[in-house]
Amino acid sequence: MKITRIRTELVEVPLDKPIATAIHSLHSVGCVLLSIETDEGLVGEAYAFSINAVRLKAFDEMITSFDHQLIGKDPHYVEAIWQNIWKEINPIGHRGMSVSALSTIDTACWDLIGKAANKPLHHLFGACRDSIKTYASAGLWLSQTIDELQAEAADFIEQGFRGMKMRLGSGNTSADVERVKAVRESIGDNIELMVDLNQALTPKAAIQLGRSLEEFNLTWIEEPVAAYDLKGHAKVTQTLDTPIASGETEYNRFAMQQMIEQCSCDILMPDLQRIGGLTEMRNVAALASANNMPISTHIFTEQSLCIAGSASNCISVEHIPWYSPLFREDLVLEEGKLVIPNRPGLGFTFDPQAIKRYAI
Ligand code: SMN
Ligand code: MG
Repeated sequence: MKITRIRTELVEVPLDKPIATAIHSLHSVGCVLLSIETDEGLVGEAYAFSINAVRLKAFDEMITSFDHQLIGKDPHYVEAIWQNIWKEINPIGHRGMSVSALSTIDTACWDLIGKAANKPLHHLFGACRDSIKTYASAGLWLSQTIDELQAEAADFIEQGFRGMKMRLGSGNTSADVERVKAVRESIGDNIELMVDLNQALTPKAAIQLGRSLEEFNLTWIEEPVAAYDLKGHAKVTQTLDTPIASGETEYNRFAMQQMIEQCSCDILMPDLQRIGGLTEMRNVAALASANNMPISTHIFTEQSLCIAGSASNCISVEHIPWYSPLFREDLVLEEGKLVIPNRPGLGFTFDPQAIKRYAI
């Protein structure tokens, strides 16, 4: 099988309402949709994402600039393609947009490998399960009132979720505690609850808040302090009883290695676009496993399910349905778990009608 052409399409999917975390304001998600075409008629698909569709043209340029690493190549040589792009991006850096492009290309190559074998990727990787625990994450934003939080939490349970994540880090400890108390009261003790501080606090403030939240039996506290402050992360992790999850903002196995060495979290949270695609995500899952550490994948719900199905130390995936309108196939929730699809490759294919509807 040989790659003959790469194609990209730019889309913007609006959110129902604008939302905010401690550091983000979102009204839409923009994606570069990558299709890698082959001489066998198979097409590999993956996407890069940008909040509010800003700099989408730059992502597009970064992805398409690697066409010479792909045209005429067999996508089964995905490791060689990964290494060649890694070498090529050396002068511009092994983080940021250059790695996002590598990730998107790598994931689309794996989609092709699965489609060529007519097998789901978790079967090719070596499967460990066919469904995975998930939590509702597209909600309970910092921009919502307490009444809105309680209503949405009840709605998530109604939809079948058995866990959910809220955003905190307002800088006002008692206000943050009030929000968690209200949500815990409305969902009861049997639903898992996580909070994401989105790097907003200093280590001391995060410890103070974390101590006040210990009575609410949180599954984890996420990104308590600046992503680059591994020492601060470690201090918070060592001090609190509640597990700390982090890693979504970091790139590649080298940064994950640093996080592990510095004991900066209890649960590693790699993001498919920042980590370096499925190739590097598998490396990171193995690295975490060698350190007896669980992982939970960050956003990219559809495209991370194959990792959840093959990495035994993956404890959950984040449920964010922002990109679902772009796919023909739906995410399936059963008894609080997401079903890992049995379809070839990633198991989710771009819907041409949706691409037309959301085209920029
Ligand atoms: C998050 C992810 C993507 C956009 C905004 C906020 C958040 C999460 O950190 O983990 O879901
Ligand atoms: Mg987060």
